[in-house]
Amino acid sequence: MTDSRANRADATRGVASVSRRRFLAGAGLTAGAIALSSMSTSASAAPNRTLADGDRVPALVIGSGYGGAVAALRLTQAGIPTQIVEMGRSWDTPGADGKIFCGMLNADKRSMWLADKTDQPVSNFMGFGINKSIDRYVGVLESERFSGIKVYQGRGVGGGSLVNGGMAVTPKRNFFEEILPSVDSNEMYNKYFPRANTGLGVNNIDQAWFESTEWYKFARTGRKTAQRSGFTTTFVPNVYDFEYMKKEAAGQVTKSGLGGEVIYGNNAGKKSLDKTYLAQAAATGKLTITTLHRVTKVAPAAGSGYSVTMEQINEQGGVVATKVVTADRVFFAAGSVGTSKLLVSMKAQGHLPNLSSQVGEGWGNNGNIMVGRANHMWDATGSKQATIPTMGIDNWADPTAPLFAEIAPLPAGLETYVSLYLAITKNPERARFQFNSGTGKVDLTWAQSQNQKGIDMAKKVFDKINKKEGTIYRTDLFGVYKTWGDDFTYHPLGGVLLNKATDNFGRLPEYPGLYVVDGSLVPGNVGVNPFVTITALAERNMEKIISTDIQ
Ligand code: FAE
Repeated sequence: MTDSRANRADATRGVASVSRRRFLAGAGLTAGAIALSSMSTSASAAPNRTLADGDRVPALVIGSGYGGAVAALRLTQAGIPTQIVEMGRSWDTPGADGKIFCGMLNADKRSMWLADKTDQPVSNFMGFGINKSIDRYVGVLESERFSGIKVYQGRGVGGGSLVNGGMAVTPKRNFFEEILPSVDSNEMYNKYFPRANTGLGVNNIDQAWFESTEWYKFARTGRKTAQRSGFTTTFVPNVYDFEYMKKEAAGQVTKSGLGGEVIYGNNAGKKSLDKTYLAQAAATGKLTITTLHRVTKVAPAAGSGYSVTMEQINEQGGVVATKVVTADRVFFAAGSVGTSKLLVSMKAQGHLPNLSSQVGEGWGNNGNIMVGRANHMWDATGSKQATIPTMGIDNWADPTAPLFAEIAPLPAGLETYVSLYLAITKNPERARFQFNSGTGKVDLTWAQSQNQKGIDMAKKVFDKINKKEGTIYRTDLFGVYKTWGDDFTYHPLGGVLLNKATDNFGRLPEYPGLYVVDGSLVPGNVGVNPFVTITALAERNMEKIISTDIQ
């Protein structure tokens, strides 16, 4: 194990250990009302107040996705009052239709973050665009556009866990060791990956049920055609409760995964973070979540700690107040894009000028490429499709076409004969975030052409299947005559790499008390769907930080 920045980290620990008393002393907060709503039952003892201008807090976490939820749980369990600041809303209040989230086939304003139109990756069908106009609202899914790629991200209490497919995959050990050589993989695979899987509530589909249910015909067809071409397939664990899904199929409970719900949220069945890590953190009575507040600036405070500036927004995105809070410690958990953008702009604007020059580097799209094949009519995929993927093609060991492809549903409510795949290819291309002084914004240098290597890998696999089956690609799903879904990613990773921009545990050593705990630590590609890795790394890093810096 190497730790190139160990010395600076030691300095951090020295400063940090002094401030345990201050940490706890800072717990006296001002009052205000807060919707910690998704956890209101379990959180009745929580300090129910939103952050007010001028507050001083011991620990502030920016963002409530995987990294933020782990940080919040472990901090609160260590007795530290913790404030999460989340730009999205708390998804706990039903709309006029009695549902919290809208479905994919009847999308409304709740679907997208401050957009006038929905923006699904599968944007077309048989010559027609399928996105629709919506009212601007703080919806649950953002497609954030950079010049060469759009990045999908969850918005709200629970971050990406609200919108994702729940695929909970532990990465291949040899690849994990390749991308994060400074991390003790024995510890990860014996302790932190199991801890993350337990904390997230990962479960497996009943294979007998999978083989018989009409809802997974699409996955069985995808498996059959892959296997006929000699590819290995594998079941994939998930955080969607498969026992609940069986009851959905039996008509005993309200349908969610079998009701066309996923990327705009699941009204039931999915163990998103508000039901796992965040609920547990709230149950300590020491967690407060301030929603609809977007952090815009972090800088050293006069005296000690950090000044955190945030904008309070309304449900149409308008800024209604600006607040400055002082925090003894700040945990960046705004996701790969959110954390990278914040830190890059803080460095460039001179608020955190001493940050490593590595900040902003090493971003990747996890090799994401989407593609659809047209099956023959005798290989139907089913008019009924679960939205939760549970089967993958594992070709990672093939050096000519290394990829792991989820056999994805296309729950259109009618037979489409389409096999859809989200491939995670071993695309080595990387990009950087850089501050644009002209616009005052942070750009991402990724060019769409950087996806060509991923396309080439995916093409080898799916060309082979098409050849064997005598089938063709669907060219109507990602535009008109467009085969590859190569303009977006679901899996942004990197930007503030572990042991490069931070020390080996996510500390920003130039600024004692600042930490990074989310997907920005992971170097661009992890070979599988990323949230188990993000969670396990956060578990590892928080354990170290709490034991050495805080207690
Ligand atoms: P994330 O979960 O994105 O959390 C960041 C949070 O910070 C969000 O709640 C933001 O609203 C908030 N935030 C950002 N900026 C600010 C700011 N300035 N101030 C306040 N709050 C802020 O980060 N992964 C899998 O492993 N399996 C899957 O099946 C899967 N499916 C996916 C499907 C979709 C449609 C999408 C979009 C993603 C999917 N992912 C999947 C990726 C996964 O959700 C993602 O890697 C994690 O959510 C990233 O976790 P982080 O903690 O890094």
